[in-house]
Amino acid sequence: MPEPTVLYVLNGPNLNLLGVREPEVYGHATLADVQALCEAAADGATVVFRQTNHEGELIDWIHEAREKASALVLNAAAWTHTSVALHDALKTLTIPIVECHLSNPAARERFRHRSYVSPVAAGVVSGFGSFSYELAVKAALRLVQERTGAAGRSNQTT
Ligand code: CA2
Repeated sequence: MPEPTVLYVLNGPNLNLLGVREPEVYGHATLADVQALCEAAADGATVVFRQTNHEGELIDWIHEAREKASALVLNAAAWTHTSVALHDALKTLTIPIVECHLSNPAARERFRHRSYVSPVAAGVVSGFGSFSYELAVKAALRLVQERTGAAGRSNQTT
């Protein structure tokens, strides 16, 4: 029987404010809305959706994903542009990593142009608001499917 597909969708600092502040940059959807979109896009796969404002906690979750996840969708927010610790933790993973952003950092300030996630990611989805997450989840599922031949409903019997 194939292993159930488990997608970790992890979010970095300040994303808890989504939909509450700066809607002109990040849109009106809340993080709870984004979670619902990810679950709907996951085609029955299990979604573990979390957000933290503490860098060490994100690192711990990445270590946890090493054991428990089939793929990782990561919006590391500002740590994308600053964190060698994050890069090192991601480098230990063998599962596919999809980097995800609401905005398009490449079209913003220069300090957002560097990503410590991109070099270890299978790909990047950015600039589509909450739709970026849906696309990233679909991409992650496809990558799992390509690796194992089994992504989608955890309880699929046929
Ligand atoms: O576009 C993205 O998803 C970002 O990862 C968002 C980060 C930013 O530092 C990256 O360059 C691009 C910022 C997340 C902060 O989220 C907020 C949401 C609402 C109000 C204020 C901040």
